[in-house]
Amino acid sequence: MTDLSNGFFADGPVALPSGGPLYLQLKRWIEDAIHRGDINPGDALPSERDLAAKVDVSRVTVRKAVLQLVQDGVLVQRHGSGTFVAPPTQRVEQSLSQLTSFTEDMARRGMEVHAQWLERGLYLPSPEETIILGLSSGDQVARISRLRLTGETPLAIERASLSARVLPDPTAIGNSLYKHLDKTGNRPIRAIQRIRAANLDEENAHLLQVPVGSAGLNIERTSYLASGRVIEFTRSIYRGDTYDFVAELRIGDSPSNGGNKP
Ligand code: 16G
Repeated sequence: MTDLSNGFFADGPVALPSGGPLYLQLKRWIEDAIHRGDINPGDALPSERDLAAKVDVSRVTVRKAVLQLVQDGVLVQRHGSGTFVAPPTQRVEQSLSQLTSFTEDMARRGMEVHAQWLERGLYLPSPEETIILGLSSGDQVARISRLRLTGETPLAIERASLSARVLPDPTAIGNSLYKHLDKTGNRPIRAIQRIRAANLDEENAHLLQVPVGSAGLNIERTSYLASGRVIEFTRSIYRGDTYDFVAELRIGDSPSNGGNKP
């Protein structure tokens, strides 16, 4: 049982965030405390009974809030010893100078990935897809949306669009889109990537198993063949707590460094 006489849980009185059912208010109160750093990975939560008394809610309400936080990966329960704030997820570094696939990035780290399909099929293209992929009228677009996971941990959601001419059967790609494009002679050799900060909405937060509003990275990748033709347009959402994008910077040509002469 946790000592309630000092630390965050000793502070009082408790003011739950307003709105929604009581267990969700309690859940948000705990999440907010973790985000602020008032309670940290490894810290124990008070027992169900103590927390119920402290917050002035029923034990059933506490149980429901804790259960959801465990399912979201925010808390962990250890049999016999209690409930704790979950350890932070291992961060992954991805180079911004190499055009690699998700599968290759993870394999290099000895991590095995798998995908949960969210959507795959042929569709009428949106005006945006028509322009970016350079489609002609009557062309279809192949869309593949995947949740990418390592073990039980979701890392990213990727929604890719390609011309149906290069991917007539979106079910044929197996585990790796780039491996499939390689086999068919369509692997991109260059890409432009745009990265933006985002707070995750309910749908994406749920898929990535993080609290709604958590930090995420919205990434758009437009990939090109050697011919200059766009082969892939992918919108990805990466969990902000698992990814570091790393770029190598070199001093450029400028009068102040003597034109960067060797
Ligand atoms: C990367 C790419 C994505 C590409 C995917 C292919 C980013 C932000 N995105 O995740 O555009 O479609 O790799 O991976 O890096 P795969 O070959 O494992 O399916």
